[in-house]
This record gives sequence, C-alpha cells and structure tokens, in this order.
Amino acid sequence: MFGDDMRLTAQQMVAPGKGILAADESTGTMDKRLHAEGLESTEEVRRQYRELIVSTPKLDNSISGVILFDETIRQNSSEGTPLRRVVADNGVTPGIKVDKGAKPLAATDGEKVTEGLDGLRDRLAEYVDLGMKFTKWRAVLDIGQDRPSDRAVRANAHALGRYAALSQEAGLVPMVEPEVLMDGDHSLQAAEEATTRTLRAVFEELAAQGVELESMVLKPNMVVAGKDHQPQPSIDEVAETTVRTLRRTVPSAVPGIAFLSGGQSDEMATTNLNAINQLGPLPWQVTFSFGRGLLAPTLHEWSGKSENVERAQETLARRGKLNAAARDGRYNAELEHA
Ligand code: 5MM
Repeated sequence: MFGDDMRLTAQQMVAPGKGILAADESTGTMDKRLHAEGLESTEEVRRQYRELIVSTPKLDNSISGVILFDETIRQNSSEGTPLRRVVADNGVTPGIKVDKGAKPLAATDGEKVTEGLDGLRDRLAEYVDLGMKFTKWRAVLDIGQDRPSDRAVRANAHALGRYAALSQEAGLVPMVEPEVLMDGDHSLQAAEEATTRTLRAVFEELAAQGVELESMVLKPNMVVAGKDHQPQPSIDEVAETTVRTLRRTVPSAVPGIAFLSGGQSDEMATTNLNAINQLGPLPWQVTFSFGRGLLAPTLHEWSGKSENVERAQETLARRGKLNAAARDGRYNAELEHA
C-alpha cells in the first residue's frame, strides 16, 4: 500500500460517524483487566474475549478500525476462522499495536520510553502479509514535579517519529499515540502545558523523520485535570482547553485525531468527545480510539460466561453507537437511558 492508498485508509479510519476500537491490550494489561473481573488470564480466555469483540454483529455501524494485539492476529475463532479475517469480514479495518511497551528511561527519575524499534522493519513486513492496514505505537508521559522532563518528551517523540516513518515505508498508516496520563492531582493548566509541549515535540520529530502527515492518525489524550484534582473542571473547560491545545500544535494536514479514553469513565469520555466536536468546525476529523471507554462495560457484562456473549456484544455495539453520535456532536446524556 503506497501514498494514495495510505491516505485513503487514514481518511476511512476517521470517517464521519465512526471511530476506532482499541483492543490491543498486551498480555500484562489483559491479566489486570481479567483478574479485576475474577477471571483467569489464559490464552484461551483472551481468545474467547477477543472473538466476542471482533464478531459483534454490525460492528462496522460505528467502528471503522480495530487495533489488535500480536497474539490475537494469530488466533482463530471457535469455528476456525482467523480472528484477523473475522475483523475484515465484519467490514472493519484491522490494525496492530507494534510497540514493545514503556520501559525505564536512563538518567530520569523513573520516567519511561517506549521500546520496539529494533527489528521493527521485519515485523512490519510480516504484518503486511497478515493483512494489517495500520499500526499503533503508544508513548506514556506523566505529570509531576519537573515532569514530564524534556528528556522523556524528546526520547518518546523521537521513537514515535522513527516508528511512524518505518510504518509508512511498509505501507501501513501509523497511529501516533503520545499519552500524557491523567494520574495525579495536577490542574487542567498543567495538563495543557504538558500536552502542548509533548505534541510540539512529536510533530517536530515527525517532520524530522520524513513522516507524511496526510497518511497518519494522531491518538492523543484529551486535556483533562488529574483525576485526583479538586475541583474538577467543567466539561466546557475541558473541551475548550483540548481544542486550543490541538489547534496550537497539530497541523491541518493531519486527516484525523482519535482520542484515547485514558481511564475516564465511559460516559465521561463520550461526553467530552461530544463537547469537543460541538466546538467545530475543526481542521481535522475528531473521533474516538477508546479501549476502556468501549470495552470496560463489555468485559464486565461478559464476565467469562458464554451465555453472556450476546449481551456483552450488545453493550459494545451500544457504546459504539453513543460514541459515534458524540463524534458528530449529536450525543446527549438522555441517549444513555434510551
Ligand atoms: C488498550 O490499551 C492499550 C495499551 O495497552 P498496553 O499498555 O497493554 O500496551 C492502549 O494503547 C490503548 O490503545 C489506548 O491507551 C487507549 O485505551 P484507553 O483505555 O486509554 O481508551
């Protein structure tokens, strides 16, 4: 897939009325999510969970693409169809997480840098053969005294730039995810400052590494106060601050921005996405790429029981529909109970 194809894929991923489903939790994260529901995290339990997700009827009504984990694209449905093919047959574009996780960054006080560049070119070639159309790489930065440090911001931005360039070289659309965490008691202004600094550094590196902006999707955090900050800012303040931050840092050549939910409750993430879109028109498509925002209630509904699969799929389809409405600025809280 080259130039025009990648541009088209990027546009389809952020098309009006749809968003992206992040089902790319690594095994460690799946362990945590499944244990929290009292479930064991075996390869078979993860397979059943991922099958439930990707075989949800009419998933493509609200979902344009799904981000998968390496384990999932090598697993089959209970009927023997590769799960990656179930995704595509359901009208949804398959993508793959290609980073190897956030590891301690030298010469910092516990900050992290995402690794996975070594051997990435070869891994990408295999993912192309397996039918993947886009990739994702997540950098993680946290806010605190003198954090994120410029060292952590620069190291992560550099890795994102190199990853994105390699991805495009392979013909795969990169989803560039610099996440500034909402952990802590920092203010909305502190989140704005850290997110602005991070996004500036990321776009400098994307340019330095020759990344074509028209063939990528940005996956940032919304600009919210730390989850322990009191009082919490209003929805309007969050939306205005998020839009101001993005307008100041994200070139209009980028076709779309697909937010992570970052630990916000599912309803809060939907409400904020809606308020952000109501501030439009914006220079880019603005949609969701939620993991927990779509899947936390789905996993809870399933609870590992085959008799709950249908209800869990309905929960996922419903959250997808509500977020698709929010993505177009058409959501209101009453729809939650409709
Ligand atoms: C689904 O979670 C992804 C992270 O997985 P690992 O930490 O296990 O690698 C993550 O990248 C996710 O795609 C985004 O953070 C969006 O998920 P949330 O839950 O923040 O919406």
